[in-house]
Amino acid sequence: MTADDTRPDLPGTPSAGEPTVEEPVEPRPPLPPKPDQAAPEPRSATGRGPQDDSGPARAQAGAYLTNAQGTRLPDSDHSLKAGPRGPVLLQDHHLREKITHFDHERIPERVVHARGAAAHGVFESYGAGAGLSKAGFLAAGARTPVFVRFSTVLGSRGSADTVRDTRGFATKFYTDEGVFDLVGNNIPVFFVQDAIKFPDVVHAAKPHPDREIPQAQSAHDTFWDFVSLHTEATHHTLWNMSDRGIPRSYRTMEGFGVHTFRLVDAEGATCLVKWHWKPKLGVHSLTWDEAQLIGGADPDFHRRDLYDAIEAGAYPQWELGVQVMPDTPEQTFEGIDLLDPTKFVPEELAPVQPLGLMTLHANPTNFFAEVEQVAFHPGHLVPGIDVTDDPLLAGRLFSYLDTQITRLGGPNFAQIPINRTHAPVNDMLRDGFHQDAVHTGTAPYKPNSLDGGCPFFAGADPHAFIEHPQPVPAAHKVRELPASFDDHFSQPRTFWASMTPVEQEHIIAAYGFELGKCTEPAVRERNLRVLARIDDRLCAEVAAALGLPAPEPEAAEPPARPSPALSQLGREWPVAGRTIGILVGPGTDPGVLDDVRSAALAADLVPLVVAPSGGDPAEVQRSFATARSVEFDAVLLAGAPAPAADAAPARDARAAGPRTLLDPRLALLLGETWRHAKAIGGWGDARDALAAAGLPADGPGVVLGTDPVQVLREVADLLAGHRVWDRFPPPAA
Ligand code: HDE
Repeated sequence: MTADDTRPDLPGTPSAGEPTVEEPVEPRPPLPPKPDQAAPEPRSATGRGPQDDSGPARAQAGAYLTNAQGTRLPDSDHSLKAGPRGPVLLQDHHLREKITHFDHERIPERVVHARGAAAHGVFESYGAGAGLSKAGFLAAGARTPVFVRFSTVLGSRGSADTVRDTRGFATKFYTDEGVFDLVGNNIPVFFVQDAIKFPDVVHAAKPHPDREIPQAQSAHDTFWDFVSLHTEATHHTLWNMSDRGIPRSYRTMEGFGVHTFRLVDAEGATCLVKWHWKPKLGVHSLTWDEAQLIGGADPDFHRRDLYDAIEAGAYPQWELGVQVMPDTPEQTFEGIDLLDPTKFVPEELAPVQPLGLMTLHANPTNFFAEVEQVAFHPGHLVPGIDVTDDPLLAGRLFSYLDTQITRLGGPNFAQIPINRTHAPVNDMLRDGFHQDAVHTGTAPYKPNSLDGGCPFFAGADPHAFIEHPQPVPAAHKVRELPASFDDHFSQPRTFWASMTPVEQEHIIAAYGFELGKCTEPAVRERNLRVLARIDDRLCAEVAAALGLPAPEPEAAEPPARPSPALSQLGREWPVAGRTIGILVGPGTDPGVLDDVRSAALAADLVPLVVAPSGGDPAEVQRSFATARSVEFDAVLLAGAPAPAADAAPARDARAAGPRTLLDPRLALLLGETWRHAKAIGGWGDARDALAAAGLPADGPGVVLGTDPVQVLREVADLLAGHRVWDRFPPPAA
């Protein structure tokens, strides 16, 4: 991009004698720079100019190491001393530069959403949104680069990925009309209704201020104290306790804009919308037991999963969609207040209309430069997309800009490469910490006559962002919320009623775990009273888990209206990228193993071969000592497993239960696979191995046969439903 691209078409340079001192009324070239105003040639630390867009530079590629000023260095391993055994000299400017820079390598982590992972991609519009919004990136065929950052909310940067928590799903669209940030979560409702409570809920959920524990989780007194005293949080908390709180992968998460937004078309007509991201691979979760095991075995599980999938070319995809509601003066829909961020609109009432497809196809090159420095802001809007008066959104519009000033060290974070818009910038923002631009010209103010009056206002230009002139109701200043925001229980009841029995069991267990970690009896009891307002059985079973009596319901609640779209179960999804562990032993036929692996790869599955003591990494990826069941979505027993006598005793052999003839590590792996409701296939003597592990060969989700490739196919069919849900016993009537 050249400087001229950023200006409207300019008529010719003023000729001699033409007046140049009055305020221009149309664009005109600025006065030429004075001879001494030529800008220095800016160069990056890699020796390249910042305008050089010929691809990422490799910082370590130059021939000679230099200091930050470009002076070559003969040594960077020894500080300057008065003799080899003498004192280090203060004059060692290289030592001081190196250490000083290192001392400042870290920036403050995000106050929430500190732990994240991200990827680059592209959004391709279907054109279906063009009738709703004039936003250029929603026009038919538009392709827009994106950068997406997924995150947990509560934990610090180094915390584990699989904790029970809400996940952030923030997307930066680099559109031709400026940056649009869709800063959403994987849960469509929020804890609080008014931004002024956000510091409170975060203080309650973060580790206790005295001991700074527990890390990255809500299972502690202050969180449950807060949410039971603010029953508006009940709905979001219920989603957290459901399987949505422990996603299988970032690739299998839905995303939601949460607030209602206003779309404006080219004629100025408006509608109200809720944003949705729908993953092509379906919405899947871990089990809680798996999540806990992974937290120890592979704390980077989600980050690794995203990175590996993209490296392998299995690019994750989501459809962006909207639920469209009429923009009425009441801003309600089917009795739901659209300004209340603790409410969602059931998809049965307003179906999600797909607008385009997002594909993530490239991993970051440098985690700090991109993932850590990316700065999202719900106020990064483009023409055709506007905000509503949701009181939570109003606070966010302030907060995100403000927080970057501390986090990224000043007001110029938009100049950091990952944050740079792809549209021409012609602002009048100047100076400040980390100013990267060398602005030319002399008149950064408007109106001016010295720089030709440039830049001009866009006026009625359709690409200008013009706030929709939404009428503001005549009212008094009050610190209040509308009465409709007082309904804290109808939608939690809908959510609970929409869950299948196995999903309800998971929710009960999650409340039991979390409240079981609370030490204050009053906190436990108050939360049981909240649960009584959602459902009697939920309350009774959690109370039983805690060894407490279930409280009597305080008031009769109206019957719940289920929304079947809320359940994650009952549909079939692509199995691309799912991992199959193939357990081999001395009796495994290598030819059969090859056939099964080829068939798995042909089905886009990821086969990982596990042999008793490892082997050639091209053929065997894990040994019994390094494999853990949680890496696999299903396992195949491919021939005679190693007997216990051949194996070194495993440290965790006791966890496998009574002594078996099977290698205890294999017995543990099979036992976990079974209890996490994953499909198990096998041939040859697989039946004996299952028996030795104490598992029923005719149990649900066990596929035994004589044709290994057919066994694999049946296991893949089971994977399409994510898990063998029948393996979880239905609740007692
Ligand atoms: Fe955020 N939130 N938030 N939040 N949020 C931040 O901004 C805040 C809320 C969300 O990957 C912070 O740059 C307030 C809802 C995501 O970089 C901060 C309120 C939703 C991310 C902030 C909310 C979100 C953030 C911390 C209540 C879903 C990570 C660092 C009024 C719709 C973005 C930062 C990334 C990050 C404030 C509520 C999503 C402090 C005040 C609701 C995905 O500005």
